[in-house]
Amino acid sequence: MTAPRGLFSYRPYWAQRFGIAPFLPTTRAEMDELGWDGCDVILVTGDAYIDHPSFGMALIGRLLEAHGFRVGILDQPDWRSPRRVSADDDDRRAEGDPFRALGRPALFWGVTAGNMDSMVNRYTSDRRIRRDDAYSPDGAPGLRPDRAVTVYARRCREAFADAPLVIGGIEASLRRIAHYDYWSDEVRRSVLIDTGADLLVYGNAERAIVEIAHRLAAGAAITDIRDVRGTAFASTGAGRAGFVEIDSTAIDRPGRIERPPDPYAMAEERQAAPCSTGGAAAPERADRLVRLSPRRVDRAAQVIRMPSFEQVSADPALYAHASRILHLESNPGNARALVQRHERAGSRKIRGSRGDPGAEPPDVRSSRSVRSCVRSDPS
Ligand code: B12
Repeated sequence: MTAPRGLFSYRPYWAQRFGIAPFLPTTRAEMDELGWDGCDVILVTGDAYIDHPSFGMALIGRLLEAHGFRVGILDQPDWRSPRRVSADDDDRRAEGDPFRALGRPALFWGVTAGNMDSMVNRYTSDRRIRRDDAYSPDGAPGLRPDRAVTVYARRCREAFADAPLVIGGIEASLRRIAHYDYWSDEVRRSVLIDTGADLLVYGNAERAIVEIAHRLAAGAAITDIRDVRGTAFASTGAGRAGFVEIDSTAIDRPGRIERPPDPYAMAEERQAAPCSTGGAAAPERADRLVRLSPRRVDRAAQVIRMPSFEQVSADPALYAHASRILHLESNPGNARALVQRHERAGSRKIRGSRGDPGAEPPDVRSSRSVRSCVRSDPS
């Protein structure tokens, strides 16, 4: 693996001349005060804008600002507001549409549900509606939609269809491949398909978002950005040349699903449980262990094909297998790119960025001391 590029080794974007904003603008009037005629990046978030690094939109926004980009924020925009019906309606609707309030982002939309998944934010684990929302002014509930990243992404597309769309944050990150959704009790397809986003940045986004912003600013098309670590995208194209595709069953063998042991069981029952190390079941389990291949291979040029969305939806053993692969391939030091077919979505494939899988934590030292690296990377 090559060392990641220094986070501040880029030449700042020309708009750096505007200096540091007291707050990132959330309205056109605030943009005018700063002397901006437009935003380079507009972040849309389900949380109220708090200018503090424990909030993703502030952290990502201020980081991009430090790179010279003009960043606007649409925090908790009204997603039920009037929509654009046809091109003729553009001007009349523009005024009332919160998603057009800051104009078209010159470089890209950055959409996040906020610090938490919007379903976790709104419902308790009993599926009851929470009385408050810790990330809204005065704890007011109801200021964000369910499945916020999908709803916001669609509204951004309606407002300015041609602006590149990048999604990130925890809701997008944990839903990047086919995933079990507790709320609807079904396996859902990748959020990339539902949102129609061009790129999904998962885990810690600092390095990826800075790289994406500079590449777009230099004139790259978003559809050509296919090699940034920690990103995923939907594609109909063939695999990239020079990469070797490996079937995921070469890394982990799908096995029988065993009933989870009952933590309240009596001692004898616990002994008989499948995970007991004392029982006679041990030799039988040995052949179900993950087999590691001793061959020396260039991991950076490998892409692992996982069972498709349709397969993991239909077979819990394959779902468990795909989930293990996702977690096995999640360490930024050795993670490989992943690919998963979604037939029902027009045979699109969800790919992790090939060749450079797994986002590097922004800075290993601070990342280790401040928060777990584990969330920083899954590929
Ligand atoms: C601190 C914290 C809290 C604090 C919040 C304090 C505060 N006011 O901020 C407290 C203790 C109050 C709390 C409470 C709860 N929490 Co909490 N909390 C955390 C924790 C440890 C850190 C969150 C944080 O500050 N992150 C800092 C921001 C900057 O990081 P970030 O959001 O991940 O942003 C990065 C990326 O997501 C991405 N990104 C972010 N925005 C964007 C935007 C774009 C465009 C892009 C591309 C990328 C991007 O880049 C960022 C920088 O790398 C996380 C675990 C973790 N390690 O992340 C859990 C976590 C968020 N909490 C969680 C939960 C479940 C809860 C509770 C519901 C628990 C409960 N049962 O009561 C409550 C919420 C109550 C409520 N009513 O809302 C879960 C959420 C699970 C989920 N799927 O959403 C987490 C993930 C822990 C876990 N693993 O289970 N929590």
